[in-house]
Amino acid sequence: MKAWTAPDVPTLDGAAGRLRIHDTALDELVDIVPDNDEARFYVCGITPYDATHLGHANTYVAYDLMYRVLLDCGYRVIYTQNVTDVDDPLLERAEQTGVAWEDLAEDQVNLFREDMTALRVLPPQHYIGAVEAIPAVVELIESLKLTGAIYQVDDAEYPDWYFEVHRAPGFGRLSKLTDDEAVALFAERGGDPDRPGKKDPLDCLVWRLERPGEPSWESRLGRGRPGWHIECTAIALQYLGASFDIQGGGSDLIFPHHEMCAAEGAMATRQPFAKAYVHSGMVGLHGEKMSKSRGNLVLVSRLRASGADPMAIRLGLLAHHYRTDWEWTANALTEAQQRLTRWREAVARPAAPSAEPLIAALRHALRNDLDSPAALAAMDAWASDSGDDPSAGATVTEALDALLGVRL
Ligand code: 5CA
Ligand code: ZN
Repeated sequence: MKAWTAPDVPTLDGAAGRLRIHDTALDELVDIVPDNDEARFYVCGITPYDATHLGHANTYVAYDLMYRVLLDCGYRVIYTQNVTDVDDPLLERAEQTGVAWEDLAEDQVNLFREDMTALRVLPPQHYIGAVEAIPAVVELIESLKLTGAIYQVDDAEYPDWYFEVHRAPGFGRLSKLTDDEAVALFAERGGDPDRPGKKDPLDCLVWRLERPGEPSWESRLGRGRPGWHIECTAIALQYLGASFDIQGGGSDLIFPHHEMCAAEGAMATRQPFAKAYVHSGMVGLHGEKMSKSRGNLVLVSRLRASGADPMAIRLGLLAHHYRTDWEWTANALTEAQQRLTRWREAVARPAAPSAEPLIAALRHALRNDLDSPAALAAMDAWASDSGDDPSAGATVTEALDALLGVRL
């Protein structure tokens, strides 16, 4: 799939260094040390049945910050993101609204591209839809079959294909849930623990055989369509290879999605799926997680249409540490707009404090688990200090663009 247009990223005078970031599996900060100075990461993309809301934007801006920090550390970066362009929620929404599922997906992916472009989010090099990944999915299921971890559910009508999760080395180390908690969350988040004929309630669907009225594709497994988790496992392995540096997404994906992907990946390659698992916090509205299914959404496109500066939206998101859960309020946008104005005035001064200590502070904050609130505070301090460097404003403008993705 086509991604979106990349914004320019100014290169700053180098300061080699490392990103330290929180790994969900170890529950501690880890150093990212890419092989051959090539950082490979995967971030789960949207299910395109409704437009980009601020929760999505928060997640993709968080990983954009990570991308920018990796670039600034001097690495080449390979970033892959999927689009879940065939799955139950998309098909259900299409059915309810009387729109063809392909058209719904295409329209929403287009809106997402526009929102990402406006927010100056760097596009992934590989932007891959589930539909276009079907050959890779089928191939992965075939290779998992050789390990004996794939079976057909005992169902005369629809003997769908499942993955035996407990066969995988390390299953459960990401989410660290008890069996009861895992089963409950699995049911809540698209799983089918109660389906008769499964070997274990947590086994996950990898290939769903054709049902009347549902889209399906010919394959050696029978006509059907991919399960959710195997889609990301197959795309990540195809475009990043085994044991890539970082798997990312919002914290609602830790279980079951990332646990299942990690299990499938580890089983197929006999290596860890990813070296680190990074999760961003949830953005809520009126006390609940913002979600398409709840309908309590603040859409990026609507904010933009009402005149909000995309850079203010971005600053409003960056004001929160990526791992915290927080609530969106209209006030957040007003404050971000005021900060943006202060910063724009500060870089336009004929003379300002020197840029180098600020750039060092920005780097220090961001390389330490993407501490954007500390980075914003450093810039606030620079903006309110006085100095006599006539070229600092221009240098700071470039640095904020490169590191924070905020173009003043
Ligand atoms: N297509 C799958 C991933 S393979 C999916 O979860 N799609 S999604 O459209 O539901 O979510 C896309 C991304 O936004 C995911 O990383 C998810 O964790 C994140 N996300 C969804 N809702 C929120 C929210 N309220 N706050 C923060 N991030 C969110
Ligand atoms: Zn995913």
